[in-house]
Formats: sequence, C-alpha cells, structure tokens
Amino acid sequence: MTMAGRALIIIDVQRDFCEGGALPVSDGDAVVPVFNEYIELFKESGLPIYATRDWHPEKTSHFKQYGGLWPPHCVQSSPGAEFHPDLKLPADARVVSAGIGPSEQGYSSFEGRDEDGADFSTSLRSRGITGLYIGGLATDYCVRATTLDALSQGFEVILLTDAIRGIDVRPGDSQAAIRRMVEAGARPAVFDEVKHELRRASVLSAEF
Ligand code: VGL
Repeated sequence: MTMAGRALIIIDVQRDFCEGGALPVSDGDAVVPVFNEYIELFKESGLPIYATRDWHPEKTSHFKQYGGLWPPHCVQSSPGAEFHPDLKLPADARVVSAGIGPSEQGYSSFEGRDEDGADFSTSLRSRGITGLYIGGLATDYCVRATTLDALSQGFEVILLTDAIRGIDVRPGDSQAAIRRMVEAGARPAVFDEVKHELRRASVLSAEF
C-alpha cells in the first residue's frame, strides 16, 4: 500500500462552530488537539493538508432571516469565520471555501473552491490525491455531505471518528450520519490506526 495520493481534510474548524461562537457545536473544540496530532503526522509523512471553511455572505438563504435554517455564522472575513486559534495549520495548508454565493448552502466542501479558484475536486485531483482522511465539524452536516460527495466521486474516505462532533438538531442525527457514511463506503479510523497505517507504508520514520 502506498500512502502517496492521501490527504488530511479538516472540515470547518472555525470559531463560530466552537464554544462562544454563533453556531457552537457541542464539544466542538475537542477536535482541535486531536487535529493538531493529525497535522503533525501528515506533515511528518509529507502528505498534503486541506482546511475547508464555511464562508458566507451577510445575506444568504442559508440564514434564518433570509429563509434558511441557521443563525448568521461564518460570514466572510468576520472573526467568527476564522479557523480556531489553537488549530496549528501549516502555512502550506490549502484552504477551500464553501457557501460563498447568496443561495449556496455549502454543506459539502465539493461545492467550494481553493485559493486559486479551482473547485475542490479539481484541486485534489490536480495533486494526485485519491484518498481523503476526513474529520471536523459538524458530523451531521458538512462532514456528512463532504464524505458522501467524495465517495460518489470515487475518492476513498477514511472517517476520523476521534476528530468529529455533531450538532444533533434531533438527538441521534450524528450517529445516523456516521452509519450512513459507513454504509456508503467510508472506513472509520482513529489516530493510532492512521499512524500505524502511515508507518506501515514507511513514509514515516519509525521513531515518530
Ligand atoms: C454546518 C450547519 C450549518 C457545518 C454549516 O459546517 O457542518 N452546519 N452550516
């Protein structure tokens, strides 16, 4: 098994989805230290890292006051749209923004674009990436939508179950989302499994 072609995908770990934010995900901050370990592991392995973000205009049909479901959150260039301040994103991480248009919901990162304006799928494929290690916020919305799109577009998905948290508008939504993603072909894994996987492929020095 070769690990080339794999990437870490950090979904929407932004201030507004964390404690004190506009749409806080319960225990959302808990993914930050876990991601910091994944980031070290992927950096050490020479594998690319993507961070996606919700990136809405002030007026969007995604927000309650304009017909949507949600309080205003992750408004473009606002403090709430910033990545969590403790997330140690490397300078060369690629950033993908979604939900940019006034009628885009942007749940799936595959509706988003990278800094060069390339859609997410093109951005990944142009780097030869075919396997995605996905985690982030929220399990039952953006993680779910992004994972299902990735699988339907032929990417392999490893779901990082120790680095996801959900909103659970209805109790059980996150558990149902995990079941759905696994049924669709996502393989669940936690940090130690991913670490051993990368090590077995010997892109990682044994002492890491
Ligand atoms: C999200 C609800 C509303 C997410 C975005 O990032 O999962 N959830 N907007």
